[in-house]
Amino acid sequence: DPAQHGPGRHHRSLRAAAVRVLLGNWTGNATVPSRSLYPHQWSWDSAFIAIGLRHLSPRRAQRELESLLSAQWADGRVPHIVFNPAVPCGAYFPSPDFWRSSTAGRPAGAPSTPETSGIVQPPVHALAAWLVHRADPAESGRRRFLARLHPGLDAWHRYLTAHRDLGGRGLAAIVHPWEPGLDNSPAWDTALRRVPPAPAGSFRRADLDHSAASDRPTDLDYARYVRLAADYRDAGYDDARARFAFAVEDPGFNALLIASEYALADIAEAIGADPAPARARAVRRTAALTDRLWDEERGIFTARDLHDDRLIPVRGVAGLLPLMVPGLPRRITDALLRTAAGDHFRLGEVHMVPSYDLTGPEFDPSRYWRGPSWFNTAWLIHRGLLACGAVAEADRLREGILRDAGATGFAEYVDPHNGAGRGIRDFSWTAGLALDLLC
Ligand code: 2M8
Repeated sequence: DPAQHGPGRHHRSLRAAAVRVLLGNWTGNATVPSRSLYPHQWSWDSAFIAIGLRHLSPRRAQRELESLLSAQWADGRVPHIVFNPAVPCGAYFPSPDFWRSSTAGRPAGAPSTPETSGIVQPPVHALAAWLVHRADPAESGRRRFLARLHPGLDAWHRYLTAHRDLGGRGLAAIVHPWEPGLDNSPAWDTALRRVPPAPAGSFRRADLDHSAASDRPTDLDYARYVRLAADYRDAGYDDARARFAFAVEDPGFNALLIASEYALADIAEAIGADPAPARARAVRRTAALTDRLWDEERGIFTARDLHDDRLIPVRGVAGLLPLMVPGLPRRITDALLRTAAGDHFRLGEVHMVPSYDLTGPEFDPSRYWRGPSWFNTAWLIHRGLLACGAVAEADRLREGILRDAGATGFAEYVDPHNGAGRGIRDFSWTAGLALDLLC
């Protein structure tokens, strides 16, 4: 009986396991990325989780995004962490007493409650909201989901456009390595060297209570992350006043903003608002992305360091994410497809898509964003491949994502060479995005 054996049965048990992870990590209002390592709500995690939850409960998927946006600041920024007051301070570092959003962030429009961080993460939320709506338009309509979310999403994109164009050329800059979500990518190494580390012993890492040190950023990385965040906080999280020691235009962050602008235009259209502003921003930013970040020689998008206005010669998975951007010249998408399949990423040969150049001097198959393959970037590239018409490659990647998710118990990331799970297990976006690909 084919229903008892083969891929059908395998997919059914994978689906049940993914649902168990998502239910287990639900806190009543939102989903934690992990009960142990990340016990609060994270911004882009919630977007990916909502994309999975929509197949389980569209209502819950809506709440995931609504709860995140309820912590939005008056200036439009969506904070990268929303803290759960019931979780003890020592459970995660940096905790609310470090960020002090409700006091230090007040002038920039931080809410008095809940406590949040003061930096941001990639703006995947409008895309997630649109996909959540599409999963059950009737339920979405009944709750006026899109109409309620639209002003916040629009303010979020406007914040990035008005306050974060630090280079003045139409792209959003990141001001902390936590902002692109690819924390310790080798792409940030040279820019970070200019940042004086916070004194050793001035903070305590909680992450090492839950994860192997060899899978995580180093102490020196953390000392610099702490310095950058403390400086931003001490400038009141005011983008006009802060003196950013680290400011970079990242292709992944901007590609996701473009994809989300198109989703925001779809949302506007669905609720009878004007889609033109979001669409115009998307078109302008796409031109800026190719002008500023296309690296012809390497055949990939690379990040630009605003300190010296030069491209950073590092091939990372973020440079492939523009595969998702509609309207790029075919010459560029063809080059991206060649780069993905070539020696640096070996799409179709290794497990999913490595976070960093397999041949690069800093490649490390275990250490976080310095080589391991991650499920969210693989899911985004899967979408990009489909958008470019690379259907066979997309199908193979989808199968790889599902296989790795199941074989590792929904690991946070995997070794690209042998698929061994790294980081923690029962990781929410791994489960959510696997569930999405199963449906
Ligand atoms: C990781 O980042 C956090 C800081 O934001 C950490 O290391 O503590 C990254 O993988 C990031 O992309 C992710 O959103 C977060 C929670 O899963 O963990």
